[in-house]
Amino acid sequence: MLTGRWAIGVDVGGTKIATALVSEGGELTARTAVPTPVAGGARAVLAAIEAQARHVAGQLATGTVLVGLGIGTGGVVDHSRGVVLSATDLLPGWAGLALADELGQRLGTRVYVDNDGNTLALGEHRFGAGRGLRDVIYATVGTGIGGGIVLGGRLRRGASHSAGELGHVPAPQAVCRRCSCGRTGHVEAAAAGPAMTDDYRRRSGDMTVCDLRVIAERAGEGDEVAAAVLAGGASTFGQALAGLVNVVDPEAVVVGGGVADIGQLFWAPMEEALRESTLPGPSRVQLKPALLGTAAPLVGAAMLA
Ligand code: BMX
Ligand code: CA
Repeated sequence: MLTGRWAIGVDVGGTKIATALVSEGGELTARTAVPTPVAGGARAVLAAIEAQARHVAGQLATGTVLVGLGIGTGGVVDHSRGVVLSATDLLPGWAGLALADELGQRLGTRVYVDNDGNTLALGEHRFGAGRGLRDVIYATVGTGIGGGIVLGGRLRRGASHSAGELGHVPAPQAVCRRCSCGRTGHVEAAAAGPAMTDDYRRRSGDMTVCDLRVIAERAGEGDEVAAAVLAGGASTFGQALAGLVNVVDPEAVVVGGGVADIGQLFWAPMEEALRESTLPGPSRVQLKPALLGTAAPLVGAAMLA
């Protein structure tokens, strides 16, 4: 039976909404995940979060304390007000939503909101690969590319709440490709999951493939186009990271997300590109996989509460 103080952590991404109960010590239980509704806009996504939160809260026993609910979501978030300031096409209709107020009223509990890259950074910094470090760049490569920047042990949100929007670093390799934010030539348009899947479909002519894991499997079985696509995306991302590392000079870069989970087929070319383009001092930066995996944004979101 659960005892003590718990918070609900929610991770709202372009593909799925994940939810869990998180203890003060960072333990997770009652994890659920549902696909992010594709039709119905912000209302449908809100309803899905509400249903998951109610389900997860129902797992709490009497005598336990629910301190609140924290959400990490794609999009630029004013975390002090819990308002989504802007969002890319990965979450249509999400921009302008007073998420903390809307959901707090529906659930009757306190709700806190931040960007999903920021919640991943909070979780990994406290309980994962960034423990004990002061200056760290956190990145997540999945449906989109996001991130969070910790300097002097503190998450930096920037002058307009956009610090760590790593997916929107310009990349020459993506110059003709439209990014989810509507501009062209951003690293997310070359190295996120859907970008590499599109690339594979175009280069192989096999339009039946719509999952990057299939491409990774094929690369493992000797499909050269598949391997080249993963290496291309990974090295584009590694170069973008190198630019950030040269400027910020962090102790470590921590990379998580579904695409990074593919393993060496993505990791090796990413690391090679990063080391190749970094200055002598910053080239010694530690490159670490996220330790908490898909739990990191949930833990970080719960920490908001
Ligand atoms: C997009 C942007 C970022 C987000 C990143 C990763 C939106 C909706 N998303 O660049 O804010 O951090 O994707 O998102 O504006 P994920 O869905 O892959 O977790
Ligand atoms: Ca961020």
